[in-house]
Amino acid sequence: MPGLFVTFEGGEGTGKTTQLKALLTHLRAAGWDAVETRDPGGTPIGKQIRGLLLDPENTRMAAASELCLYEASRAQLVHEVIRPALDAGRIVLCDRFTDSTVAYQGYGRGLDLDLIARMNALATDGLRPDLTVLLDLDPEAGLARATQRATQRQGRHDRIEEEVLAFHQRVRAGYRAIAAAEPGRVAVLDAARGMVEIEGDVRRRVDELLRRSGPPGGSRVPASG
Ligand code: Z5A
Repeated sequence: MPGLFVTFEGGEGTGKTTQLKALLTHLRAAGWDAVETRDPGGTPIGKQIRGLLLDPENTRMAAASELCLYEASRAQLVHEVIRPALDAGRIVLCDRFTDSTVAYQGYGRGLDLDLIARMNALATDGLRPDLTVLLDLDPEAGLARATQRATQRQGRHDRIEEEVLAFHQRVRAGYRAIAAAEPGRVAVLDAARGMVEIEGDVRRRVDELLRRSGPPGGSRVPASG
């Protein structure tokens, strides 16, 4: 029996990681065998590619190079982590996935959407999420959260965060277009609300999906432990 694949999407500082971790805790507490990963990253090769992609020093990266690197990291992630976990009947929660490429490289950078769809299909071998949680937030608010966090950690913005506001607004519009085209897969949640309220929404969607589709094979931790 295949597992269940849930992705979290949205612009900077929309709370994807926060919500993913909260859902992971909820699912595990309820006895589900759930794993978390992230894109780009999630594998040793992916981590190296992530470093290249987000390094603010890489100011000369061509849009086509950027696209290929995101897809390369994703291909490795699907091959090494996501597909094996799903085949084992586990629930996989992934921080970003193919929709990010459509939103950032397609709507943000202006690369061809059909080409991106083909490259996404190649990298994922056709794998699609069962549910995508899209956290929707005004980019100014999201970037303010990211800035606050960077200040707290005495860090700096990464290469993509440093893009101008208009870029992030195009990304948001891209995400909304994806959601409008696939309302059955993409749940749009207002990310300007408090974390706990959003958490409840995410749980309801996932619990409903688990009820509707039946438990993913093998994902229940045996009661005996
Ligand atoms: N990218 C791309 O261009 N193409 C692709 O195909 C893919 C990615 C896959 C990856 O960075 C970058 O790569 C990303 C897109 C691009 N662009 N950038 N930069 P990433 O995934 O590591 O970083 P991110 O997506 O920007 O994540 P983030 O900034 O860490 O945001 P987040 O995960 O959505 O938010 P968070 O870490 O959960 O929360 C951020 C802060 O807000 C934190 O201090 C929280 O405590 C706070 N927070 C969270 N929720 C709330 C609420 N509800 N209210 C108030 N405060 C909150």
